[in-house]
Amino acid sequence: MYCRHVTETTPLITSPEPTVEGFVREYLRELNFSQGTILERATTNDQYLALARTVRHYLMSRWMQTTVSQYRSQAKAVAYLSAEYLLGRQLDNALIATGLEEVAAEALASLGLDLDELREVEVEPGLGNGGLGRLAACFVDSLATMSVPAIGYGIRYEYGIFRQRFDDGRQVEEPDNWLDNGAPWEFAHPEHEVAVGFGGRTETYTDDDGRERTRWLPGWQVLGVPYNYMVPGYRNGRVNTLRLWSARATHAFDLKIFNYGDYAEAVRSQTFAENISKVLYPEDSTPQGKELRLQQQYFFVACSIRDFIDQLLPPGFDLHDLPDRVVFQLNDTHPVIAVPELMRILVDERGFEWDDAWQVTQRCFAYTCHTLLPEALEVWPVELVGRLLPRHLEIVYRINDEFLAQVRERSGGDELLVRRMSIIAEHPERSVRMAYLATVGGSKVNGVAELHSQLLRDKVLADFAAFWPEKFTNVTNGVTPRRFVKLANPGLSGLITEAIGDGWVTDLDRLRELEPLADDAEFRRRFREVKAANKDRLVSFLAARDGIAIDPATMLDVMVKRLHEYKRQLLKLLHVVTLYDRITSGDLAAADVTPRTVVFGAKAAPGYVMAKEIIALINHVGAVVNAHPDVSRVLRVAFPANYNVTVAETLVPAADLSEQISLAGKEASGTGNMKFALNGALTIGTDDGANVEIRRLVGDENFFLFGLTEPEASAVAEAGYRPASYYEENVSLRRALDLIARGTFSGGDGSVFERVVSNLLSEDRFMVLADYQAYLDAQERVERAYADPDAWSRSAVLNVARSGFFSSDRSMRDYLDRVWHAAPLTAG
Ligand code: B1H
Repeated sequence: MYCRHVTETTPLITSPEPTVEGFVREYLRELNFSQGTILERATTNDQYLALARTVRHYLMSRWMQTTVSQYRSQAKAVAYLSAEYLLGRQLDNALIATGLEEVAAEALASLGLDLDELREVEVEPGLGNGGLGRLAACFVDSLATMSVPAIGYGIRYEYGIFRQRFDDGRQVEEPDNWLDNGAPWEFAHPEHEVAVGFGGRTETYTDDDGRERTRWLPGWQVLGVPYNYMVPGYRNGRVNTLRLWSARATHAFDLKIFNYGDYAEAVRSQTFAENISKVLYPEDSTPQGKELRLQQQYFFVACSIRDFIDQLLPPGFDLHDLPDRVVFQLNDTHPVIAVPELMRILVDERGFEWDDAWQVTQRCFAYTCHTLLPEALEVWPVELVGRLLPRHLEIVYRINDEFLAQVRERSGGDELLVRRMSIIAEHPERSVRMAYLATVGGSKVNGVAELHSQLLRDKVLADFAAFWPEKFTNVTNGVTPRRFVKLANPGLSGLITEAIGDGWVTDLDRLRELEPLADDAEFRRRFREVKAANKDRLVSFLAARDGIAIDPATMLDVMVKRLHEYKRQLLKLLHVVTLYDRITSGDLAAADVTPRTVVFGAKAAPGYVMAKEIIALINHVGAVVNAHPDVSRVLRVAFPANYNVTVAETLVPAADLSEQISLAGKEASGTGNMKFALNGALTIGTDDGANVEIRRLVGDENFFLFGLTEPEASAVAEAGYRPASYYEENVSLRRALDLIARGTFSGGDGSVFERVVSNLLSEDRFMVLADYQAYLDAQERVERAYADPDAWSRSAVLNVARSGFFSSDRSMRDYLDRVWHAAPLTAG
C-alpha cells in the first residue's frame, strides 16, 4: 500500500513457478537461506516456517500488484476499523486461495515431509473474542475475493484470546503467546510508524489569518508500528491488506524525562506505552470501562486514519473530497473515537470550518451495531475521556450541543427527548454513550440480522430511528465459504463440486442447484458418507488433542460459542441432566434413547463468575454422565478445552445438530448457526438473530423451532417473570434442578453449584426455566426425525442447498449497496 513513488515502470517481481519442482526449489531456498538450516536438521517448526514463507512468495507479486492498482485507481475504498480479527490459521487459507495445495503436498512429500503435519504447527492468530472478531475476518476475506478496494485496520495484540484449560473442570486461563515461534505471515514496517498523542491539554490561539483556533498539546506520545498481513482473494489474483498496529515507546519523550533526571520514570513510561497493544481484552459482549482499553481504541484508530490520509491518498489531496475516497466502517463502538479524531484533524490541523468538517466526517463513517444487551453498550466516563483525550472531549461536547439543538428544534423543545438522546449520559456517572456518538457521527447504522435491526429501530435506538429513519438499515451477517466449507469440509466440497461444478465457492447462491439432489437417494447416501467421514476425522482429532473418546455412530449434538447466560448453555445442560435422570430412575429404557454425544465448546470472560460456574457445572455433569455404566452407553458429554477457529473447522463439518438456543431478542445474529447449516447440520433453535432467516430459507420442516418469541419474552418480563413457578409446576424440571442442588454432580456436596441453581430459581434473567419444556419437546422431535436417517439427510442436504444466502460475499454486496456506495475494482 505504500506506493506513492510507484510509477508505470516500477518493476514487480514475478511469482515462483507453481510446479512441484518450482515449489521444492523455493522451499529449500527458504529452509537454507531464511531458516538457516538444512533439511536433515530442520525441526518441525523450521519446516513449517519455511513452508509458510514459500507459500507467501506465491502471493507476494499479487499483493504488490493489488496495492499498486488500488493506489493508481484512487477508487473509493472501504477501511474496516475493528478492534478484533479472529483470523484462524493462515497457511491453510493461503493454500486454498492460491490453489497450491496439491503442489505443496507433493513437493513436501518428495522431501519426505507431510503437509498435514506441518499445518498443525501453526498457532492461529486469535486476535478476537468470538463472533464479532470472526465476522471481521470473514469480511476482509470476502472483500479480497470480490476485488473490492479495501483495507482492514486493527491491533496487533501480542497476546490474543487466552488459552483455556480445565482444572477439576474449572476454567484456567493461560497466555496466548502466539508470536513465540515466529510470525511468518506479518511484515513489520517500522519506517512507517505513526505518533499518537495522549493526555495533556488544549489551548486556543489566533492563526495568521486572525482566526480563533484550538490545538491539542498532548502530554505523552506512543508510536504505532504497522504490521501488514496478506488477505488473499480466492484465486482471483488479488491480495488485500490487513494492517495491524503495534505500540512502541517514543524515544524523544523518554529522553526528555531522562534529562530531567528521572530514569526510572523514563523506563516506566516506556513499558507503559508498549502495554497498549499487549493483550486483547477477553470480554465478549460486556466491555469493561478500563483506561487501557480506551487507549487501545484511540491508538489504533488514530494510527489508521493518519495512515489512510498520509499514505493512501495522493499528495495534495483535498480532504473535502475524502468521502469520495473512503468509508470508515466502525465494527461496533470500539473504534468510534475515530469520529472526533477525524474532526480534530480537519478542524485543528487542516483549518476546516466546523460545518465543512462535520459534513465530511458524517459522510465518511458508518456504524455496525452488534448487540441488544444494555450492559454491552459501551460508555466512557467523561472524566476518563477528558484526561486521556481532552481535545476529543471538547469536540464530542460540541457535536452533542449542535445535535441536541437540532433535536430541540425539530421536537418543539421536548426536553425529555433531548435528555434521552444526549450523547452525554448524566447517570450513574457523566459519560459518553459511544453508540449514540456513532449514530450521530455516521451516515448509516446497521444491525446484523433482520430481527436485530428491527429491534434496534424499535427499542435500543428508537429515538434516533424516528429522527433519521433513512439512516437505519440491515445487513445480515455471513461467513466465508472458503474457510468454512471449502477448507473445513473437503469431503462435502468435493461432493458439491462434482454435482454442480465449483462456481459455488465464490457464488454461494448456486448451492440452490443441489435442491433436486435432496430427492436423489444415491446423493443422500454419499452425503451421509461424507458426514460419517467427518465424524471419524473429529474422533481422531479429539482423541489426539484432548484424549477424549467419542463414538462416531451417535448423533453429534453441538453447542459451541462464547459462554454467556443469554446464550443459555444451561438449557442444553438441563436437557442432559433430564436424560440422565430419566435413564437412571428407570423412566426411560436406555434402549429407547437415541444415542447422542453432546459437545460443548466455550470460553468465559475471566471475570464473569457465573459463566465460569456454568463451565464447571457442564464438566461435572459430563464426568458423572460419562462414568455411568448405563447412561454412558447412550449419552456422552464432551467439552474440549480452548475452543477456537481451528477446532471449529473440524467440529462443524461433523455435527448433526446445531444448538442455537439463546433467549429470543438477545443474540444479535449468531454466525455459528450459519456455519452449521452450510455444513449440513440441522438447527434446533429459538426465533432469535439470524435463526429467523435460516428457518425461513431452509423451511420449517428442516428446522426445530421452539421457545418464546421476542414479543412473548418481553411480555413475560413486563408482567413479572417468576421462574420458581416453572420449578413448582414441572416435575421433570424440578427433578433435574434437584439433582444438581443435591450434589449429584459434585460428590454429594450441594453447595458447590448452589449459586447456579438459586440464580435460576430466583432471577433467571434469560428465562431458561420458561423455555425448558418447549426445548425438551423440540428435542423429542429431533429424536423422531433422526430415527429416519434418509429423511434426516434429505433435510440436511436442503439446509446446505438453501443456505447460500449466508455467504459473507452477500453481506459485502449488501454493505456496498446499502452503506458504502462503493464498487469492486474491475480493471487491474
Ligand atoms: C457480538 C460483541 C462484543 N456482539 C464487546 N457484541 C466486546 C462486544 O471486547 N468487547 O468488549 C467484544 C464483542 N460481540 C456478537 O457479534 C453478537 O453477540 C453475535 O450475535 C453476532 O453474530 C456477532 C457478529 O455480528
